[in-house]
Amino acid sequence: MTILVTGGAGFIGSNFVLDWFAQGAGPVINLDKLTYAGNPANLHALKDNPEHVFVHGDICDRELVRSLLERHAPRAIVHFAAESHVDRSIHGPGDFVQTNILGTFTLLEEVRSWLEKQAPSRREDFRFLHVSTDEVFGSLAPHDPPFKESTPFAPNSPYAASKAAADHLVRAYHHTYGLPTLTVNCSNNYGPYQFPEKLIPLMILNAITHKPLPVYGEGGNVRDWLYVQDHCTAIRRVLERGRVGESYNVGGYNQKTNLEVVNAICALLDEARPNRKSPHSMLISFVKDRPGHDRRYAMDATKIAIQLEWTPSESFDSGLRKTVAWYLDNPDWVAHVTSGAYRQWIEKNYAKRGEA
Ligand code: NAD
Ligand code: TDX
Repeated sequence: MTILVTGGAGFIGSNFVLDWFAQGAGPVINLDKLTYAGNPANLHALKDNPEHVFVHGDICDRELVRSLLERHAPRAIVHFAAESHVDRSIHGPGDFVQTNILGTFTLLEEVRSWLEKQAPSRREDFRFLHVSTDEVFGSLAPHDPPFKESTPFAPNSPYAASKAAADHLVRAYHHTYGLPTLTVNCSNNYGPYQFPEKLIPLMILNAITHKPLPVYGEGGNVRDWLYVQDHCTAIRRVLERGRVGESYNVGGYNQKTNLEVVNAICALLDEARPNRKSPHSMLISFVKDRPGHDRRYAMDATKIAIQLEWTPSESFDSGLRKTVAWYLDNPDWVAHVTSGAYRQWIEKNYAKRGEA
């Protein structure tokens, strides 16, 4: 009953693997390249668990992927591995094309040829679950209806384009070769273990160290926030009951402007870490906008609610409270991820940005 997880040392992948073991769902082979975003410390709780096998390697390495399939004969692949940060894709799109497109292609090719050699019953039961994003659908105007699974793709950043390409390949491998694929397109995740290049952890960590809170543009862009554990539940549900060849939109029903999110973080920190001189919101600083910044994302998650009876269980208020508490309670994790290379990224992305 082994599954192969890719990118299981990253933010969503590690939450998924930890949840998987908490459910007693079976052995996991965890293939991760440990880029700047991959962190073995996220998996510390599994260090003595013989059912968790960590493999340090690249999804673009065909021989490695082939040998893992042959050796472990997984019943499913849950594919998280990706370059995932839009701002980094603007500074340098090459790694995004390599991992997100060619890496997904490598996995699909190796799975296709491995499955051909398997017995029909194993072929039938196997699943390739691809984790994708709402960003493939482009940007919504303020009053547009949310994205459905049938919304045409219109990716705007190099990151979104690379994920859209991967989604198309997954779809084509089902349509052409009958590969038993499933795709999940989800909205912005937040929660424990998120690398602090993304909005919510960046703002929490800057605020507690009294650094400016760099809001792009005027802070009116809208995202639909999904607590990471709700996403993990949705993935498990799609893996168990999803219809082969289909995609499922997953959203949190929590549309917020970035300024609302940052103000909510500041209010929680005013409670938890009161600053006698001024409220944390005084640190908000409007900086030059992200090029091509998508205005709004919102997911219509009716299909997964009706077909698979999944809805999110966390509200934004409760999820954000848990998230802020987690970052305050884990200073060692924070110290580890904010050293060295992280500082260089902050310098690169923010130093020359100037004011909005
Ligand atoms: P992350 O950046 O935190 O983690 C990515 C992981 O993939 C890291 O552990 C990294 O080491 C690993 N990785 C990168 N390149 C690799 C390669 N070539 N071979 C093997 N491993 C490699 O990302 P995340 O936020 O956890 O996102 C996981 C997936 O979910 C991604 O596919 C992303 O596109 C998608 N997604 C994320 C969000 C979000 O809000 N974070 C929303 C929608 C979809
Ligand atoms: O410093 C910042 N200031 C700011 O205003 C950062 C890092 C972000 N922002 C804004 C940009 C976005 O409107 O906050 C919003 C969220 O930004 P990110 O956390 O970078 O996420 P986003 O660009 O929306 O993409 C995320 O959701 C979809 C994930 O990073 C992707 O992996 C996922 O596919």
